[in-house]
Amino acid sequence: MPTLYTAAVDFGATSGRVILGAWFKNRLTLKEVHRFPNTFRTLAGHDYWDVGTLWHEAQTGLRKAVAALPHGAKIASVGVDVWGVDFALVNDAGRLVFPIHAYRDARTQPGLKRLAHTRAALERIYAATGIPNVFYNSSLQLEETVASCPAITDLATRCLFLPDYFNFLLSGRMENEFTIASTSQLIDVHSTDWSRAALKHFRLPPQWFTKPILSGTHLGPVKNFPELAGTQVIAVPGHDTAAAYDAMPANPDGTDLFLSSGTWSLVGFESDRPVLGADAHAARISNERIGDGRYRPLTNVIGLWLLEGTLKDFASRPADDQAWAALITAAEKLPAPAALLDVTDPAFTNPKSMKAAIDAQLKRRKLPAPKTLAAYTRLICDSLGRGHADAMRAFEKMAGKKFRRILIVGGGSKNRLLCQATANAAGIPVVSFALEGTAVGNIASQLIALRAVKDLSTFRRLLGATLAKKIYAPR
Ligand code: LFR
Repeated sequence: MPTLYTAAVDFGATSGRVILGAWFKNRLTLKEVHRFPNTFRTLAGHDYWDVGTLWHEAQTGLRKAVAALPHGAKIASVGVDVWGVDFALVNDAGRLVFPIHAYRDARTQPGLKRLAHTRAALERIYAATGIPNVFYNSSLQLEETVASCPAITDLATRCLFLPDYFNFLLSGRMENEFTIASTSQLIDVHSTDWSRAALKHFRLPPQWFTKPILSGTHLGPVKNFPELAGTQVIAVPGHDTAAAYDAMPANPDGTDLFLSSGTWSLVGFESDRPVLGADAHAARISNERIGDGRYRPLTNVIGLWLLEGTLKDFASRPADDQAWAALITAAEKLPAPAALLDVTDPAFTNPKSMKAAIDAQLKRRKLPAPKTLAAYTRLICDSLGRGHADAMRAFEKMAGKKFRRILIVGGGSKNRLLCQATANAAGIPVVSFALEGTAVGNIASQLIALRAVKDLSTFRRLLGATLAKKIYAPR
């Protein structure tokens, strides 16, 4: 079989990339053809994504992918994955009828508190959807949209989550893909369809949503993009975390804990059944879904957002890989901090200054603030490591299992300090893969849909055999 080329468009909340995948003789080679920064913008106190720029960057990247092909070769398919929960409200013609808000916008705070204070409703929603009450949930965002702009129920006819919206721009088809839908707090935890109870609770028009399609569905050829004539659009796991989990070359016996480490740290595992009940609810376990319908019980730890935010407050922040390595080395040489941050502090969600938010927590606890960027870096990585280990122990207790390794992919997998801190706190080895997890999971789904690979476990086995990895033993 000749080389099969596919393209992954992978949008993260702080950066995006387009990756060209070449599959030849059961081996995947990646070429990052385009990378771009992403940020939300604040207008009159609300936060919005610049979705026109994102689409422009995706098109630029896809053109670069075509230009990187050997002479005569074609891209068989393209897939898009995006961070969770955010959405576009469109009319039948696909026109945007409401601005696309960013999930860190504070507009959901009143709804978050209302639900938190109504115990019966809180428990009912968790039992129905398996998703805890978190400020970014699409449910709260949509509830606020309908309440603050009632005319929207006439103007909008469809709710497309961001990967669905980009799939629509590429293919002209409007569908709701299952993994991204499962981040909304609106999917029935016992089926693969919408939860009528949740839609009713948040007063959302059920006609905005159609029965979710499972990942791997062919959406048809790319439209209005001559360079990609003949390329298929495939609905991959639209949620970046679902894609990253798919890429993990996990042991099929279920003893690996997964950590997708980027702006957020997503700590979880794969399961045939959801983890529900009062303890799971108290531990804020989120039963997000795998592209084939199964479950990914996980906890969302604040992640490298803490470090990204803190860096903004330092003129001396690293500008290139070498400076990053120097910062990590300096942080490693420091003694372990006497006390760690409480990483669950809601003050870290979207502060004006992350450094000031960290200092304020330490002051409240009568602890000294770090003095240098290296000392903040050390404190943040060690605190995240403990956050990861706490999540692991909660899963072990609730799911009645013991994890033997933690597999880490994403930006944080390159951060030695974070990997070591996680291994130390968890007491088991951390295996770091040199792997763009989200893009690889995106491509895996395309290869399976194109019938070049039999299924996900086959893909993981083939991938695992070729991957470079680094093991951090606990100290
Ligand atoms: C990671 C991620 C998380 C989700 C958060 C908000 O990029 O998708 O899984 O909880 O972003 O959407």
